Amino acid sequence: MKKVLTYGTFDLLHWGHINLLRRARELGDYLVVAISTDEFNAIKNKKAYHNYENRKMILEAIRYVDEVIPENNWEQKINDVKNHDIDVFVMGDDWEGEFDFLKDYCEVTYLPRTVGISTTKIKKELLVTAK
Ligand code: C2G
Repeated sequence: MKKVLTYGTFDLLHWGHINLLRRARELGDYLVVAISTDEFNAIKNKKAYHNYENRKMILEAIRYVDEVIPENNWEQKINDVKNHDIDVFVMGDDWEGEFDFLKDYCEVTYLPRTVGISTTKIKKELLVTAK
């Protein structure tokens, strides 16, 4: 079984996230998603609208996702790859090159981001229309 791993906050889930998760799942047979905890989001200077438990529940409902684990820090990726017997690590290409150190442990693939949608864009546009 070819296992794939990806990381993210996945707040205000949108079609760019789904495109990423679908393509990641298509690279293997089993997709593990490490979702940023609220505490780690604070380290990433991200404030998610949905809290960790609800973002986790939403991700677990997606057909492409087989398992959801917490992302607590920047340092856990090598252990995650080892502990979950990961074959392929995947991220959107806004992270191109950032995780190449994982090539010693698994394949590393950066997939093109979906243009035209982001959680930030959703928040900004809702703010404007709300006025
Ligand atoms: N993504 C995408 N297209 C978009 C928006 C997001 O392909 N229009 C991808 C991102 O490249 C990322 C994933 O969806 O691979 C999740 O995006 P975020 O929730 O914004 O994740 P991020 O905050 O970048 O966290 O340790 C890694 C970090 O936790 C990544």
